[in-house]
Amino acid sequence: RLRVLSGIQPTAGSFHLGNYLGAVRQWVALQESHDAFYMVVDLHAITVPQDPAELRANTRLATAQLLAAGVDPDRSALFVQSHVAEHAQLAWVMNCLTGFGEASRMTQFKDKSARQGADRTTVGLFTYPVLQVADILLYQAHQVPVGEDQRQHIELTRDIGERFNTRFGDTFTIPEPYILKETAKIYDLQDPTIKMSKSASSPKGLINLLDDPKATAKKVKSAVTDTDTVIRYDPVEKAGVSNLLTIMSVLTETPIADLEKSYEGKMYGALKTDLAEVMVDFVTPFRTRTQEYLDDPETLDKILAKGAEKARVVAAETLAQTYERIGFLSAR
Ligand code: AQP
Repeated sequence: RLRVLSGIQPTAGSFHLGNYLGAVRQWVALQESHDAFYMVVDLHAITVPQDPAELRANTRLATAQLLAAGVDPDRSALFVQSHVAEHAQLAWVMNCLTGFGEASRMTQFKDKSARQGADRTTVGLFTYPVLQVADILLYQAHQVPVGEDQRQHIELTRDIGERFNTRFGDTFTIPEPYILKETAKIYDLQDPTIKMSKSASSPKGLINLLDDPKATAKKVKSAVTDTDTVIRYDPVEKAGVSNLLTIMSVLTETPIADLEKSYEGKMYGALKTDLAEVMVDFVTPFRTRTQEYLDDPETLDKILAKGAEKARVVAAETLAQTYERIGFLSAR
């Protein structure tokens, strides 16, 4: 069986619709056919300041949301990144194989550090793509289900993995990004030229899955469209409408062409009203399930302990092999 790995940050509290449609939905689907490793990436979270109590609560909250979305801890290893020490250990090795210029070209870093200002940007934020390289290579993952914004980091992972293999002998599986075209990038509802994002979106442009469903419906109904009236998929000319069609299509599992047909002659309001209803039907049970998992932190922690145990077996083997290949003296 092929192996998949992915991670999500426990930073914002609620997952947003971009996280779910761009990544988590694929995690759930892939666990049917793949050996899956899914983690809450708390090491990545601390690249920007975090309140300790909030970070702890958000780590459980992220886990609860993954379970509510359908990640099955019996089939997938669901764990917290800091519970598997090998991530940080392999990251150091990968840092030593990454060029400074190479890391400086990562656009996510450039965007995030520009938003934070140079004074507040940490070295951790600079090297977080390299930690991601380690995250992926550690599990010998074949595929990495992520949104489009992560493509460059998967490219970096491939480059560094190949570099290591060339220099020290075949050690790492070289991964492929697993990015679905339709949901690669979900856009901000108020500015459909930018991706929906917890840090760049305005509150009205961002659909948090744990928002009050009424607020969600309101955001959908006030989504920015255009001055034309035709409901047609055209991401260049009609970015807002196309984004709504994408979301509708995925959540109702209806091809976009069928949606276009059924909305022929109808106004944007009709699409928005229907989508608002679909969204509410989706987020309402999601919220309930998340709360049920949160109400039982002991079970959550047990799930995470079991997940970390599964993950450690693979991680330890890869790290031991890596250390041996680069010439570290065996500790045993
Ligand atoms: N708008 C999006 N469309 C499709 N996929 C998306 N992802 C994020 N936004 C979109 C994917 O979600 C996964 C988890 O990403 P993350 O852990 O980086 O989550 P985040 O930091 O909360 O995502 P943001 O909102 O994008 O954060 P900022 O604003 O800090 O940059 C990834 O697979 C990602 O591709």
